[in-house]
Amino acid sequence: ESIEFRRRTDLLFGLMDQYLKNDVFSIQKSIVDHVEYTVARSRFRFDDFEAYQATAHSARDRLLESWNDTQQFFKDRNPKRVYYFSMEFLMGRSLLNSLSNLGIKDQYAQALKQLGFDLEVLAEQEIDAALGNGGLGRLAACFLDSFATLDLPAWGYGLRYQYGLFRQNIKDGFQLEQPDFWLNFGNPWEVERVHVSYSVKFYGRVDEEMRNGRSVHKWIPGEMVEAVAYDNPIPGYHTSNTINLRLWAAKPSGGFDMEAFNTGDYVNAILNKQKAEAISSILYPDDRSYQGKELRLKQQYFFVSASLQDIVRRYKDSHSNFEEFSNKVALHLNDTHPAIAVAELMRMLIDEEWLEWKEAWNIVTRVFSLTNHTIISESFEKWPVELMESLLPRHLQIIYEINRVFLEEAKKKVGSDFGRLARLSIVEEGSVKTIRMGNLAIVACHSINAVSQMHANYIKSTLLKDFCSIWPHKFQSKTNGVTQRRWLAFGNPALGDVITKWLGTEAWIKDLDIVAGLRQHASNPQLHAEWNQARYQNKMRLAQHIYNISGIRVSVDAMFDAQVKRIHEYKRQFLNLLSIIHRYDCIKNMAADERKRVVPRVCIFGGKAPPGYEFAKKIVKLVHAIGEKVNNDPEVGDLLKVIFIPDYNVSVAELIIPACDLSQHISTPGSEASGTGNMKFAMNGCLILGTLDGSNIEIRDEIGQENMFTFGVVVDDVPRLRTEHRNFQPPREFQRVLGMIRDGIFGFKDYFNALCDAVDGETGDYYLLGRDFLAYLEAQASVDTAFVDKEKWTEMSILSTAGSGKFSSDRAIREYAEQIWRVEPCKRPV
Ligand code: NBG
Repeated sequence: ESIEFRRRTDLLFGLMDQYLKNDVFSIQKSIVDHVEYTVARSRFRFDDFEAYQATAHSARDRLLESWNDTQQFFKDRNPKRVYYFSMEFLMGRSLLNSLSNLGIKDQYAQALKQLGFDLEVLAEQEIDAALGNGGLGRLAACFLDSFATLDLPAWGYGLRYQYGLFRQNIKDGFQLEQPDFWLNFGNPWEVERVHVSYSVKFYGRVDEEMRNGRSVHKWIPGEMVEAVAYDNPIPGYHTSNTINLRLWAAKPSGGFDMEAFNTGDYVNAILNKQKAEAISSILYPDDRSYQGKELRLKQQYFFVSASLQDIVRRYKDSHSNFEEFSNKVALHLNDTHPAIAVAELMRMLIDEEWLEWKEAWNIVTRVFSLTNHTIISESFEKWPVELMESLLPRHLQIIYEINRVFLEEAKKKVGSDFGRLARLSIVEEGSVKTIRMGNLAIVACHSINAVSQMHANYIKSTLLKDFCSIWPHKFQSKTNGVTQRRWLAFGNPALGDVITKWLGTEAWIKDLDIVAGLRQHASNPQLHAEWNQARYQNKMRLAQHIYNISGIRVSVDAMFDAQVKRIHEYKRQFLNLLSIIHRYDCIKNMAADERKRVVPRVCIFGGKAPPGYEFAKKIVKLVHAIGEKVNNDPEVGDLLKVIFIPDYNVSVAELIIPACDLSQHISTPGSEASGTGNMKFAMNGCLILGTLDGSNIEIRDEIGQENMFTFGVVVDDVPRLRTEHRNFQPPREFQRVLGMIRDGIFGFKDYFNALCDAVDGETGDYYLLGRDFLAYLEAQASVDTAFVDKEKWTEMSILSTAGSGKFSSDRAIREYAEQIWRVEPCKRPV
């Protein structure tokens, strides 16, 4: 047999003794082969989309080589690994990012050129992978890029939604939501692992019996669904490591519930089974309220259960007991969405691995950590006890027991302060009894981190105050970051080249701190010329896009001013709109020669409103209504344009961010946990107009107050100002612009009343637009003044980039790895 084995190994080795080659000819051959054998088209005739598919498959082959070797290397080395659990990964497109990370983009471009295709054009064929809503999901995607680049033994785990975030269509200025059929044409970036699948149980009952003098619990499920793994290779930059994002899809389970098929209703039995697939079919489109939907809890448990089974299986491959588990495994919860993992790991350890409660709890509390991404308490999910009892009966028992032990311990610290104990409790008593997933996670995690310094300080004195007083050591801050590879080096190559030239090195692509070296050249006229030339190209590209989607021509000499992000009251797109109306009003009332001094602006909006959120949907309509009026007013001309770019997503952001002069981050202080768009803009040399909220504060500290425009109330005053609204008389200018909306100057007269009422009605302007209005107008005026001084503006722009080193996700991930997970790089040799 060993001779036979040797013979086979030799044969296989001979067949596959080398890696794919990356010279132009080999690449062409692999693309054309995929045209014929994967896409099944004629190698003599294929269109852009087919060329894209073949190119993507050929790139995937190269990713798989590196992926396989990396996984094997991790297996041999057996380092401590970190698993990042997230309901959302907002990846965007993969083609250019993968080729650039692998360092083979130029060869591909050349190969395709000779075949008659343009790589950049093919790249546009790719549909965004939009498995996320906004900040939280995009952060997860940036983190994966940094994990791979920093050679960390990390995995991402999540759900393979069949429908990602809805497409935003605009009809007559209103948002329409359309399904995102992103998988309809296949997804060349994933590999289905039919052999990697686990059964996930739901419903049913728990039996208790005695075994060897110990009471054991047996969960008899009422439903079973298969989780099948889809692996997405994530390459690092300038490293041979490629890590894995494993997403689970739900499939009907074959072995379970077969008796249903014997009742005669064969067709309905099959249709019922198919319902299982619904679990992974759709991403919930609201990023901060979930209204206790059963399907959402099912999704959470489904992906968490499959992931933990996978992780425990991998661990057991090389260990015979759980003593080493917490030295080999770190489990990170990206917000409380996967928090049921705490109860699930307890259940597995106790009911399936026969550990004692104490031992199991000891492990659980060593492996889990959590990031909190919001400020409002509603984003801490709660589940009605009744729902939990029906869907996950055993988990409810475990959660009760965790809570009982915890409250006993807490009592020792807070005495009989029952109000406080009630706030700490995982179980919330009330008309509907609920399980607080935030509290469950905090009790179990050894580390809970905020996403900016300010966020940390704020929640420690509000949302997490009670916990902080008993466990101050658990709370920390890890300021967010973004990957400079996607967001600067690859997304803005024109500026990237200038940066490389002036720093004399490309090393900033892996170590962003180096961009600080631009400071010494910040006033050099030659750099200014090159800098503006690059930015000008990007503005031309965006102007063309705006023309394509709207038929509106904008002047590239105007200031491009953007506010692009999810639409939400707290982000105050309405404040921006009110100042645009004010600007319009001023222009209209000026004499002709005064108008010559107006700084021309193109005000750009982009962002999706959650489908059920009326306020946000009205904002979308208001942008269009104002645009309709202003853009068609011959007296205004190029002085002011208002543009809404539909279907804002990662790819659209890649187009907008490099092209803007100004970007706005104007949330009411104490409401934006961090913000990451601001980091992307600053990195690209765009100036920030912002409030003292979230990471704006740290950006200001890094790039300097004088290179940024800040305004408005400070966080400490916000609660008081909210209570004093009755004594506050909003300024004349504020009332005038609201009056213009109410009077129907922009049409749709009554439709916008709800927006106006929210800021000057009885309810009292919760987000303080009236309070901040004059300060905001003043800040806007200083933006105009600065823009006129081209030299000064360019210098500020260079200094913005130069000051953005801290905001790389590489820095963030290094901090997480060292201070939270205690994992170390595991670099595969070339
Ligand atoms: C968002 C916050 C942002 C923050 C990102 C990433 C959600 C639920 N939260 O301020 O609103 O930058 O998370 O941490 O997307």
